[in-house]
Amino acid sequence: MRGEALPPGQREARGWPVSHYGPVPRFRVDRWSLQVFGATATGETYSWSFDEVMALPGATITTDLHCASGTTTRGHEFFGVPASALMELAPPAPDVTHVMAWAEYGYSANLRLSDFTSDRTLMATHHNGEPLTVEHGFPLRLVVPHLYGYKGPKWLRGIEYMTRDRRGFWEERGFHTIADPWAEQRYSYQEDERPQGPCA
Ligand SMILES: Nc1nc2c(c(=O)[nH]1)N[C@H]1C(S)=C(S)[C@@H](COP(=O)(O)O)O[C@H]1N2
Ligand SMILES: [Mo]
Repeated sequence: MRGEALPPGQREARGWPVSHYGPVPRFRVDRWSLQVFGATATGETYSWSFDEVMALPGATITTDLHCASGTTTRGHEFFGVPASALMELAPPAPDVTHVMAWAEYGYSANLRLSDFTSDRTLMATHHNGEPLTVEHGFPLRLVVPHLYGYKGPKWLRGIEYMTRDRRGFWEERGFHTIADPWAEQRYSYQEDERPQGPCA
């Protein structure tokens, strides 16, 4: 990752600053679960305890993180459960098109199903070989390497399968519903823009 180009309009930040809306939630293992709900193939809701999530097969990815406010931090190694593996354990109904990723305190981010199932999308438990710190999302954090950071809820608690799109927390507050940093999709007003050709 290091040495590669940054997405347009991004500048590199040193270290790994913490940024999120609201307070850092306290983790209580006995009250914690990860749930998959909404339009599952069978109609049932799936639930995993902290120990069960930690026992799921893991994978490692290395990625930069791009905040839509313009800073990029580079070379993060995340270990955790691939989103595609979770989908195999909790299959979606055939007409599911999007997911909502839910975190503590009602933070949410909508994703196209294809972004969620992308082979590098991960529910991370570890960063650079250590458990995530609470500020960075312990015990579980979604990482969607090819999208802006707001698509990756820290303190992840649930995945809702949806049969049509709905906007999440930042998407309702003026941020882009897709959030591809390479296309610089920061703001919701850009969703109406047509590609500019010679006759535009
Ligand atoms: N629960 C929650 N997750 C969140 C946010 C938030 O406000 N709440 N902010 C997002 C945004 S905008 C960014 S850029 C990254 C920042 O992650 P970091 O603090 O680990 O750098 O977290 C994302 N995940
Ligand atoms: Mo961000």
